[in-house]
Amino acid sequence: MISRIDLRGDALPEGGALRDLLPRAEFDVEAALEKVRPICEDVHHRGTAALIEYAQKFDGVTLEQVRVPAEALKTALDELDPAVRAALEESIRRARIVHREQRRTEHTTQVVPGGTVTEKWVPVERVGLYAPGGRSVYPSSVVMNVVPAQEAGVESIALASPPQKEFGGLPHPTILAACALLGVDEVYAVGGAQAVAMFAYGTEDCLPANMVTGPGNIWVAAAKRYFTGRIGIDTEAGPTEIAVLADSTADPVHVAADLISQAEHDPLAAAVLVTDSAELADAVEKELEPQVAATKHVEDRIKPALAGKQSAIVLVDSLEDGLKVVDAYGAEHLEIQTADAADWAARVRNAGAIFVGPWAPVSLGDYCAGSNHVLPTGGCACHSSGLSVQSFLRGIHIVDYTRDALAEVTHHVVTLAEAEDLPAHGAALKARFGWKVPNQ
Ligand code: HSO
Ligand code: ZN
Repeated sequence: MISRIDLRGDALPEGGALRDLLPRAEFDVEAALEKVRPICEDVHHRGTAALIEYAQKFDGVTLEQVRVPAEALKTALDELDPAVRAALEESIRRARIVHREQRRTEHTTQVVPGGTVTEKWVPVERVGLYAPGGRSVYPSSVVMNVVPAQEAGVESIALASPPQKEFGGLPHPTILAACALLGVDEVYAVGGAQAVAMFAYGTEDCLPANMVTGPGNIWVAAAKRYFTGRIGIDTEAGPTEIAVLADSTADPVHVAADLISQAEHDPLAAAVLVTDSAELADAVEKELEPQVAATKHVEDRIKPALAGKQSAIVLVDSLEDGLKVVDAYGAEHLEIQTADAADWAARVRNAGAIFVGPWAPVSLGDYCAGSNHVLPTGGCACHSSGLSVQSFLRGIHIVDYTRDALAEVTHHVVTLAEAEDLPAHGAALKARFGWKVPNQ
């Protein structure tokens, strides 16, 4: 059901060579870009009319308008299962506790007497959030996108989610209910690349946004890539990943359950166990069989995910080597199921989020840890972080110098400007001092 990669015996290769030995899903965003480009340009030129046509073509629904009426949001919340409502409220409460602490405060540094640099933090003005439909209707992802944007102080938040045939062309009711719970009232029944284009260009119904965040399929990822530079994005979320670094003290029942939990998302999801214990590897493999058989999305997602080339059990000689492997892999989610788990976790460099010890499974983080579940995939954890308040803020430097403070440093500026063959840069300072360099 799951392949093995044996890295025992020889010394592990360094850096990129080690990364190449590790499994990863094929996620060809570049190829999807070709298909997405004409859709985005069509939305640019024809606005809502194009969105309505795509809803017919891709979602099989006839829409008269794409904006979801306020009553539909209210009805969705009224009809939400009370247990789901209570769980979402708890998820929101915990996420707020964590994200509120991420707020930044303005800070002024006195560089020299009379010369200061202040860094102020300004939220992005308008954000478009995407919530997938179809196989992945995740109200939890609405929470994980909206809460950091709100805590950052973003004033205008709009959400798009595909229209669903079975719900009369509205997005899924739990998505609408989550929006209502979070106080997001600008919602559009628009899916896929078209939704990103709607936010990037704006239409007659929807003002353009400065940033688009949220998970999605390959078309959404391709549209985000298409608009990079024009708008801000979070990451091009690829298929979800779990890596588990475990030793002989780990419970194979837990490890198997956690690997399956993320394989459940997608046939391209990755589940990777890295261990120095051949006994644990055997026990986990044995445990996978009955647990997979007993769960729901077996044939369409879990079996192909575990059997796919993106998943594996990786055997190493020691946890030190295991650490090198998980760092080279840079998993979206990394569990540490070892003795002294916190110590090993502290040494990890590359991961979207780290889950420490037996009582912090990834599923806790997906819903109710307070942490964010929008995390870098595909190895992007080596250079990027998950969604946070910071994602929606811009730090702006405010430079304030007195005449004396400028005079004191002018000769250095002039020297550097001339060294770069940019004398007009230096002249901008000399002009302020009778075309001379002061103090010379
Ligand atoms: N594990 C997914 C998020 C999710 N899980 C949503 C359940 N619902 C990617 O981090
Ligand atoms: Zn999940």
